[in-house]
Order: sequence, then structure tokens, then C-alpha cells
Amino acid sequence: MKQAKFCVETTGKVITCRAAIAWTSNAPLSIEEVEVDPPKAGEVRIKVISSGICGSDNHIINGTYPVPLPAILGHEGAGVVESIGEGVSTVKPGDKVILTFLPQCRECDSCLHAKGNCCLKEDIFSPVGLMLDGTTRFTCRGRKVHNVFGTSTFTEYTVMHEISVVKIDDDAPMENVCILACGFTTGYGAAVNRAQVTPGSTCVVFGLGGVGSAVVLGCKAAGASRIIGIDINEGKFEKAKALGVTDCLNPRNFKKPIQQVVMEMTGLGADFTFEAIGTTDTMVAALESCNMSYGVCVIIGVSPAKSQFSFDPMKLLSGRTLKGCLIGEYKTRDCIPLLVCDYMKKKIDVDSVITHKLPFIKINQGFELLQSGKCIRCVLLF
Ligand code: CND
Ligand code: ZN
Ligand code: ZN
Repeated sequence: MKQAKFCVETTGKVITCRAAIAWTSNAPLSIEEVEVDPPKAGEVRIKVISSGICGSDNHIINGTYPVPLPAILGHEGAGVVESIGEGVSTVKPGDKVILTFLPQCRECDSCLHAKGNCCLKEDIFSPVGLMLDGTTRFTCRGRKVHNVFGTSTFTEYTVMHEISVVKIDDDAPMENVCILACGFTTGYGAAVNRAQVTPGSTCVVFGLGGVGSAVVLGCKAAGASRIIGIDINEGKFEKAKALGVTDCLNPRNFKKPIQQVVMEMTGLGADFTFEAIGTTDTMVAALESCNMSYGVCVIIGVSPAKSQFSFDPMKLLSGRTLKGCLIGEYKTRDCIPLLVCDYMKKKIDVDSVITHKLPFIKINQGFELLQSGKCIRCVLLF
């Protein structure tokens, strides 16, 4: 296989490299040779250095969150800019960048709003798997291959829109910062931004995977005094306690609904609850676990396509607040560089969420670790 060379030599040319292709759902990814086109206007071609495997990638593989296939998945990446298309001004070849699925165009209604971060330039709720001009930059065995959320990190080279490419500090450790593209930022921001957890509060975190673990760190950083962690996999409990969870519950050990158990443990319910799993049952349980008067419930998990979330509206009438958020309500290009700085100053503990690192070509082993619940976050190195 031809090995791709960095920068100048490849600028303007098609790069042939390795990528993991999802040809169908419910099947292992296939490592193949792909051709990656040069970036068009407003686009950036990036050499991927590391990528986390997120629960959302797994929803795509098992078909609960369908995207057009064949596709190159992965949306939690870090890399180096190889070349830029016409008009790109915020990054240049050689820059270290984070590859995120949520753009910040700085022009749309969401981007111009003080708090909104759901940029309207990428329709992540009905993804088409194409660049904004309606075409793709990937070809494999003569077939066009879709991207995912304009990101696609499970490839040695990818092409993204400039508006989703986050320039970060030159000294950032590239093997670990990738999880600031999604998992860590999503969980941590849900606690510190979206919920605004208060000192001395009681929090409940449903799901102690990569995202839930970052929620725990956010709750702890915000000064929560009690953090109840809920998971059906008790193998997650030791790590959760090390991160700051004070009480661990397995719903399968109780005959009554877990929200009732939380109510009994807390008296009147938690101040803040977080759902980091992605089932509607656990979303209802999270809502019903927070205090009826002032409790705040934040939905983070991605539910299966077309699912409906139903609950007694009286649960809100008493005063509860139900919220959701993408990437922890951070405006990605403005805020992720600041999180990278906080990480480098050791203000946030990104490393503790990463339990496994594997070479990119062992990607299917990484998915097995996630599916069997044996990892918190597995990072692929290219
Ligand atoms: P991961 O698989 O690592 O964690 C999920 C955890 O939930 C695991 O520890 C499971 O054992 C546990 N679990 C599963 N079912 C139950 C249940 N019924 N009751 C209790 N625990 C259970 O996934 P992740 O942490 O990477 O992602 C979690 C969710 O967050 C997932 O739905 C993903 O798609 C979503 C997400 C959202 C966003 C966002 O911006 N809102 C960004 N990334 C991921
Ligand atoms: Zn994700
Ligand atoms: Zn925008």
C-alpha cells in the first residue's frame, strides 16, 4: 500500500490511505484502502492522530441510529492539518486540531445566540453523510463512501468543513485530547454548563461509561457533595468511585423502580440528574429521580431513531426542569481550545476517562471492549 506523505507533497492530490469502512450495520468494520480527495473551498484535509470510540458510533454500528452507508464513522478525533481549501483562514497546514461533529459557523441563529451551540450548518438529527456541497471526499473500491456528521475520524486522513475544525495549542498531547471532541466535553459540560451543578448538591448519573464518567468529574468539580452512579454493569463501579461517585446502584438488584430507590436514598429526590445511556426508560427514571420542586434533569444519551419519550406532565408542573444538550452546551470552536488549556494546566482530568489505547487497525477490538463494557473510553492511535 502506498504510504501517504505529510503536507506539501500531497497538497492538491488525492491521498490513498487506510480507513475503517462500515458497509452495513451489525457487522465488523472493514479496514480498506480509500482515496481521500483534496479539500474544496472552505474545507480542511487532516491527518488523524487519535480518535476515541464513542457510544454514538456504537449506536450507528448496531443500527439504532441509522446513517447512510457505506460510511466512515468516528467523531472524536485529534489530528494535524495536511492542507486547506480555498478561503480557509482559521487553520493552516501543520496546525494541531480537534475534529468535532458540531460546527460553529458563527453566522447562524444558534451560533449568534449567547448560549445556543446547535449550529444549523450540520443537520446531525437527519444526517445525509455528505459535505455541504452534496458530495463526498471518500472513495473505496470505486464506490463513494459517506462521511458521518462531516467528521469521519476512523481514517488516516479525513476532510472536514473549516467550521468544525478546532485549532488547539501546539503543545497539546495529541493521544488524549481527542476525547475533548465529544465524550469528555459532552459529560463535563452537561454538569458544569447545562445543569450548573451547585456546591453541596446531590447528583445522580445514569450510565457510567465514557460520557457518564465525565459527568461525574463535572459534578465533582462543581462541588457536589453526593454523586450517585447508576449502571447495570457493576464492573464500572470501581472506576466510578475513583472518579468521585459516592454511591453505586445496579437497578437489577432492586425489585422496585430505580427512581423510587433514589427517592428513598435522598429523601425528596436529587438536585441534579443526568441520563448518559440513551434509552427512554432511563430518561424517565432520571426525570423522576430529581426533586419535584427544583430538580434539574439533563438528557445526554442518544435515543434510538424515532423513539418517543413519554411521562406524566404533572412531573414538570411541580417545578422540575427537563433539559438536554449536545457537547455539553459548549460552542465548539470557542470553548474546546480553552478546555485543552485547562487539561494542560491539569485543571481537568481527561486522562482518567481513557482506559484503553489500541492501534487504529484493531478498531473492531475497541468496539468489542465498548460493547462488552470492559472499557470506559478506548482511544485509537494512528
Ligand atoms: P458507553 O457505552 O460507554 O456507556 C453507557 C453506559 O450505560 C454503560 O456503562 C452501560 O453499562 C450503561 N447502561 C446501559 N444500559 C443501562 C441501563 N438500562 N441502566 C443503567 N445503565 C445502563 O457510552 P458513552 O458513555 O460513550 O455514551 C453514552 C450515551 O451518550 C450514548 O447514548 C451516546 O450516544 C450519548 C452521547 C451524547 C452526546 C451528546 O452530545 N449529547 C455526545 N456523545 C455521546
Ligand atoms: Zn460522541
Ligand atoms: Zn452556526
